[in-house]
Amino acid sequence: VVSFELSVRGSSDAAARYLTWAPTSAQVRAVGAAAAAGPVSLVLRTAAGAGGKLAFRTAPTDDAATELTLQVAADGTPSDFLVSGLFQSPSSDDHDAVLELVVGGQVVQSVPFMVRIRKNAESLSEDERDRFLDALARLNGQGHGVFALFRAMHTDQTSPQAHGDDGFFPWHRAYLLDLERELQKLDPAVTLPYWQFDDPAPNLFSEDFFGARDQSGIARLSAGNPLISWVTDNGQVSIMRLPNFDPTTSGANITRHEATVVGTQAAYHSFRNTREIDPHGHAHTSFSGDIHAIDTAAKDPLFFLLHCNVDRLWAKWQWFHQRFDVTQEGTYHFRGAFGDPGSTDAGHNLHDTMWPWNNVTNVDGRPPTAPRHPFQAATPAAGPPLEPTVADLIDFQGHLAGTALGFDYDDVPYESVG
Ligand SMILES: [Cu+2]
Repeated sequence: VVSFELSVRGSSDAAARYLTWAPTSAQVRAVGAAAAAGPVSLVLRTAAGAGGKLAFRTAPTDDAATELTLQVAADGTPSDFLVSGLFQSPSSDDHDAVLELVVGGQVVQSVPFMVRIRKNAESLSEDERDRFLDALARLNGQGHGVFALFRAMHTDQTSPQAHGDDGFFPWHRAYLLDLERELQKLDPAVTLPYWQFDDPAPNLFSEDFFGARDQSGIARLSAGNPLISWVTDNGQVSIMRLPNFDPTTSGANITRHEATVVGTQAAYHSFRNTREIDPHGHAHTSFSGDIHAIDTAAKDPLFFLLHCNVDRLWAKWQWFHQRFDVTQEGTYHFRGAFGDPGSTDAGHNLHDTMWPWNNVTNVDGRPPTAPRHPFQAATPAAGPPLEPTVADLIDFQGHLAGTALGFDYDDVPYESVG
């Protein structure tokens, strides 16, 4: 009987079988195939009726195919291929994208995957929403959990590491990914959703999700919502938030909408310089309460969904203008390191490491403490390095860097830049 052994990113562990849109290296080899006379013709495809769907390539520049035929050697020599999620067919549950290995028209093996993609919060199923809320509440641990470190990373004192200069987008990308990996340690099927702040979000701003608008200034939550016991800063129970717009019928008070943000300002420096203020800053100041100001914004978990959308806009801009090559001025402006001629503040030059993951304190304008270091590693290993530089956060789909960072957005495709 012919059977097969599958590995993804060099690992046969189930933890490796979480995919994004980015092609991921995989191998399949025949085991116990001594009886086979020659190579086995093996078809790879997604099981019918599955949630997430898989796509296959033999080279990153190939178009994604929903089926791939490999001639697998009988002697155990592995065959290489690339696997990813099929764009616009993400999973909605763990293991719901099932890879079928087919020989002679018969399914000989089934291997579960997840196409794990960041989605619009408005489009989450109730299950997806509840798993996310549950993981978030557990990370907060009623104020005693790991979340407190993330809260400490984003204050007035630490603000120059993250705002007002070109490191704004990469720093927040690292911050979100670090948090998302903590959530995935609690529930590997969870991703950060985003708040698409151009549009009304009646599901997100409801009692069962992030809280309904309430004139008391406190987000109104249902009794069963895991966020009902949300605590930050040693004691403030509840989420202080009052939108000064009606989020169930309109978007935030931004003036630069998505098509403009993505389609114009093709050079990074001007893109960052304008988009940090509007829509990003305007989205923040569309509220009274914690999320309004840098020093308190990270107390409100909505902060992470707002920034997930900011990161999505950068990702979509990168895709639209093909901004993945860090050697190009259009991709990132300050291309040296701190102290080089023409460089800017530490943490904002392409080859600077980022605080706090670098554990550098009290020099070159770095804050006095580093709440969280090193960066949360992925299993099996994937970028960024444990002390990431600005450059390490840019090519998130691994176009030139080779390894993707392990996240993607539901409406931002992978498109080869070769
Ligand atoms: Cu922000």
